[in-house]
Amino acid sequence: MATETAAADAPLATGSARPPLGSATKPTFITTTSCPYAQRSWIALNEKGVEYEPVFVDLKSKPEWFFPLNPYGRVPTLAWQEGGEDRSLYESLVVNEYVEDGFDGPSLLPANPLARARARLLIDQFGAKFSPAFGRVMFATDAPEAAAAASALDEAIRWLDGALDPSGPYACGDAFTLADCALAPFAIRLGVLGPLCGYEPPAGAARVAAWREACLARPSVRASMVPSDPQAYLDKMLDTYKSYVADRKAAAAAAAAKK
Ligand SMILES: N[C@@H](CCC(=O)N[C@@H](CS)C(=O)NCC(=O)O)C(=O)O
Repeated sequence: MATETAAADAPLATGSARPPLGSATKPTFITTTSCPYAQRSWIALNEKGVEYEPVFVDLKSKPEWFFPLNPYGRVPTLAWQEGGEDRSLYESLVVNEYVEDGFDGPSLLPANPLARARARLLIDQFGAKFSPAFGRVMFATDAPEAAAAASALDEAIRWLDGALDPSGPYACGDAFTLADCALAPFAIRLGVLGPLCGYEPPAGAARVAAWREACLARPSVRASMVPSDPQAYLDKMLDTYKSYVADRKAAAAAAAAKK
């Protein structure tokens, strides 16, 4: 499960040679160290005990060989060769369903059909409520927008606090599931928003805080973090996010200057 930091620090860029794609039983996991969507699938692969080869790509200078595998050029992408043909899958939640269905290993969904459906509902609602609010806080450009974004994220955190299984420790109870894989990367990144833009989660969301800690203690989650120490990881993420915000602001200023 351990990740080679050297490969993560030298992502493959435009002009790079395509790496071997591996096989159905040992696929290639195309990722970056900072993407929360990619981390969802990284955690699922680790939890399931899948053997895979991580390949880090530079999203600012995408390799040409990436697009035939994923026309959007996005991470995560899972790729392999089978019967002499290239195969690939993308979209984190789709990849995670494939990892669950396509590999042996501990099940990442409850056995009970209603509980399975509820885990999927939690993932779906999280995607509608939490992830967009997180992005709004990160990229807010002025004080009124920052205040509205903070209030939306406060509301999403309060919702999550009530939606997580109350006895825990994980999102759906005592077993780690696809819901934890999907939600944890965003919850982990809450730790970046304070230093990045002064956002602090609302007081009283004790269940979210305890669940976040339980996820951070999970070996599969740690193995999806480069570096694996949580504070060092968040410090590195902060530098990355600062550059995203600066890029976004520069692009907005350039667009405004053209008008
Ligand atoms: N809905 C996608 C989102 C993936 C995504 O947006 N990944 C970002 C990195 S965090 C990406 O690859 N961006 C590159 C681009 O869109 O050009 C998923 O769940 O996999």
